[in-house]
Amino acid sequence: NAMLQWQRTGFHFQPEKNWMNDPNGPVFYKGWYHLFYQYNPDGAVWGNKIAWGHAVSRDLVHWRHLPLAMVPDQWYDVNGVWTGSATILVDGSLAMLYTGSTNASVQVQCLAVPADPADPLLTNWTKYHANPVLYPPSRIGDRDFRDPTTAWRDPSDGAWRIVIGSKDDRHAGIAITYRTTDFVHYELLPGLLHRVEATGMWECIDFYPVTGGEGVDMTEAMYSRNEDVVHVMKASMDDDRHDYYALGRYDAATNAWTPMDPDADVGIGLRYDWGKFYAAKTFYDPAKRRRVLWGWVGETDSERADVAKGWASLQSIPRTVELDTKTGSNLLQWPVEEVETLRTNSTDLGGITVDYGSVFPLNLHRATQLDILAEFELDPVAVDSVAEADVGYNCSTSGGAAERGALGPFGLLVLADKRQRGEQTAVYFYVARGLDGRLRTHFCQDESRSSHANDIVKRVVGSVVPVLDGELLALRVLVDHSIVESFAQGGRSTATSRVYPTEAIYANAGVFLFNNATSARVTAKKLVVHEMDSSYNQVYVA
Ligand code: DQQ
Repeated sequence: NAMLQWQRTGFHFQPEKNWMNDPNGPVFYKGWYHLFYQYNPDGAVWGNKIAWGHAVSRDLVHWRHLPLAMVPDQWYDVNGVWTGSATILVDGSLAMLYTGSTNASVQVQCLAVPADPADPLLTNWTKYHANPVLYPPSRIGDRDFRDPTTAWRDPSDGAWRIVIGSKDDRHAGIAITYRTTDFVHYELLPGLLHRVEATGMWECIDFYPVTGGEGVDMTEAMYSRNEDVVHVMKASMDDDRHDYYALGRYDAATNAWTPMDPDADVGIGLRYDWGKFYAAKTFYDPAKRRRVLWGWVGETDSERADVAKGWASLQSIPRTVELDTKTGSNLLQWPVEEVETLRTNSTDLGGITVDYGSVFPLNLHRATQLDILAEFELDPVAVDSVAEADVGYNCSTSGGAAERGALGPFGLLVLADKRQRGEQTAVYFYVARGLDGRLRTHFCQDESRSSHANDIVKRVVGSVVPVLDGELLALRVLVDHSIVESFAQGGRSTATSRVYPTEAIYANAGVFLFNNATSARVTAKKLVVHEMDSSYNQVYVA
């Protein structure tokens, strides 16, 4: 079926077939980037026999698929080799910790090491003979103890620390810290690294330092005591299936992390991404001194459709993560620079003004694999003349790209049917004046008309995005067949959608500028559209 075939991506990571979920153990080892991932070798749905898929890359863009790294073949992981993280030890060797779901479905932590540390591809793995190395502690549910983080070393005692997510008996999400010197014996540290009321089970905790420039790894950050370092805590909320993060300060001596803004604590404030994006994990890349984030992008169509196409899920484009020093209150996420090597056939369309209530088609050769950069300016005279406050706007409860206000929505329509725009995904800004007279900018992605198919979850997603004085409204949109992955204001906010057009495919897929505001013209001061080469997915060697 040509339509189902078309949904495979050209430059996003995906296995040849079957089900994938969380990214696992990302690491840079002897010149290679490794990505492991939750994988069901038996089909296109999640199952109780999850294994670790494995692929390697020199540049985070071109991938070579390797054999399964680990399969559920021991009593302690026979119900699944679940999510885990890699740690590079002082001597350069590698320890992998993961959660095993035992023969009784108890969640335990297990150790694995490379069978041949000299093999840069890390093809074979040896599970520790005396696994598991950690059982759920008292008062923690057998099925609420999973996803160990990468370890870091504390200079005060030279020992390692790891964090594991759980929930307590009052449904608060919690982060539990352990100390170890050998990855085999663990000591539960007193207290909790963090706890947030009413947030439920915390999956896939990630805990790492960021600065406004170069990345640092946890151990480095501990040694440097750099005052500019902020510690990010991220948890995947099993209750609502979103990844939430918060910026805070970590005090190793008391084993406590405290959010800088209590109103933006983990689970109640910032999200990595406002669309389909979960179970994300970062790693520190020593080769380019940066921190890189991967996130699982699931399907929003039906299970039956996934079975028909024989695969399910993508990984996000790997994104660098750093602190936004201009706002001081959020991260910046941005596609790794290597993605730009796939750019080809670039069209510069900057300077187009779109009148309010109109649409402007872009004349492109192909529009199914794109990297679009746009910077918009609303007509300043019109903006000044909008006096009344408009405080009610919210992407997810709005009417999307069809609901008109004075100063929005405007932006891009991608994977839009060239003939009548019956199918389209809108990536847009909506500017509103608040009660205080200041402008608030919303960044939204409207999936509601992305497909004629009726077995799909279609939403309007997004959030308010900070815009500083003098800044234009900036978008970067990666279009790749069935995924639209968008970055607003240099990565202050992101939104990822899975889309399943039935007609806006192949040569019928187009891109339009649109301006559905009622009283302001918009100029795309910058607009560059790059076609993107495929990195690997379209071609397989049998
Ligand atoms: N997926 C894994 C778990 C993790 C969950 C199982 C998050 O380890 O908590 O496939 O998506």
